[in-house]
Amino acid sequence: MASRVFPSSLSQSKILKLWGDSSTLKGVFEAGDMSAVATKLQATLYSLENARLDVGITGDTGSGKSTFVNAIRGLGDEDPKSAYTGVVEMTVGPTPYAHPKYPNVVIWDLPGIGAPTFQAEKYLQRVLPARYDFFIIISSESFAAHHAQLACELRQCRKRFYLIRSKVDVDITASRSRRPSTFSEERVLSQIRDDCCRRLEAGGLQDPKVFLLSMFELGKYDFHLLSEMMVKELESHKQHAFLQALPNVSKPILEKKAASLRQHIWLVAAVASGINPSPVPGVRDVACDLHMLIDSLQGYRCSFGLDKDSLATLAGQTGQALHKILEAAQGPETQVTEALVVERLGQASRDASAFTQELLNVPILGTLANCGISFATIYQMLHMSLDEAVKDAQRLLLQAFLDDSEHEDWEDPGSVPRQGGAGGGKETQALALLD
Ligand SMILES: Nc1nc2c(ncn2[C@@H]2O[C@H](COP(=O)(O)OP(=O)(O)OP(=O)(O)O)[C@@H](O)[C@H]2O)c(=O)[nH]1
Ligand SMILES: [Mg+2]
Repeated sequence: MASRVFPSSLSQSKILKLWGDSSTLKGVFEAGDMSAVATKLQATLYSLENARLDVGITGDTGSGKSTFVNAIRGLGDEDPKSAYTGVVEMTVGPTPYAHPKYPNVVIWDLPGIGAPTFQAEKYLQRVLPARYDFFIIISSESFAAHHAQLACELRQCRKRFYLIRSKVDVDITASRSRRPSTFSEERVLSQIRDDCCRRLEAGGLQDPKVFLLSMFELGKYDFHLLSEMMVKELESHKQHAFLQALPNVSKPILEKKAASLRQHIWLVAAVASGINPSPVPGVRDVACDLHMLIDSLQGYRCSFGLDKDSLATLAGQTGQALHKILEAAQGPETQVTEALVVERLGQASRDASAFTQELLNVPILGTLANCGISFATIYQMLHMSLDEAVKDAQRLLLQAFLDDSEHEDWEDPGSVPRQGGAGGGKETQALALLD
């Protein structure tokens, strides 16, 4: 256990400034006793990571609902955990699909809408709207009166919903081949968007916002805007869990995940140094729960798709050799071992002494006095490990993008196609990923 004692005169406001504006933090510091504090923080951490979330995916028959249910969970259509997709009507009743890595995040594949006799009220009685945190309404053609009717009904029962126009890849390809001399992707997309909004307004829905997607290239078009909005509008205690479950298809998503994980590092460090600490062999003055730290580092890699299962899935989806994918993701370190964590704590302890001194100068951390050096070392180690995972994830995104030779026309640098090859091999665009 650390021996350094910190002055206890740090004001609450300074702590909050240092580690983010958190009312939980304020409460636990007021409580005083470190092990009690750590126990409270542990509960906070658990509820952040395991918040339950249910998303209902609805829309026209054949619009791509099941394909989206798979893609948003990072799966292709052939994975054993995938929803059935195809050209004949497949989805007949509400079916829950748990995220393969975050089972607390459940995506519901709902029955199709759109028969001429469609009645939104009856449909909602059948799928039970109270069950879902929000809905996604998909159409692969222009929106029509029944979409507007469903959206208005949801608005009336105060349920959030997002409107997706799918299969825009088909529109882009058709337009490019039919009118090559005047083709502009931006113009086609804006025409689709305007037309969808106009029809929804004509159906009685005020201020509609429509996101354009291709379920086959999820990172392209409006997916990051959609993700941003879905996360922003969620209740705050569910945001972290949902963000971590999002597929790693574009740089903005990687950045948002990293920011959320970074924001909670202090929590992990306080719990790992405050509950069941044992001395770390070879790292002076540092005691912690090593198992918890192994789980945290593994959690970082898992969230960024750097775990073995995700890498194998990505290799399958992009058609690349697994060894190339592993190389990009720092293969040997996909397994987080105790030895690796101890080694990193050793590295961090050198930087952490400077960090600790900085804290002392503030002055800081009266209530963390008993485990100050451990806390600072773990805090530092988690930052280093997270930064490394982010770099690996960016390299992986780049690798998936660069090696494709099938989609020469793929132009968006910010995404990885979901399956069947990864981008056009345009190096300058790919490098923009790492800007
Ligand atoms: N080109 C293209 N095809 C898509 C896209 N999304 C889905 N598809 C294809 O459209 C067909 C129908 O997709 P599904 O995901 O099964 O549609 P669904 O809405 O679940 O259909 P039901 O369950 O029958 O109501 C499949 O052949 C998909 O591969 C997309 O964004 N672009
Ligand atoms: Mg379906």
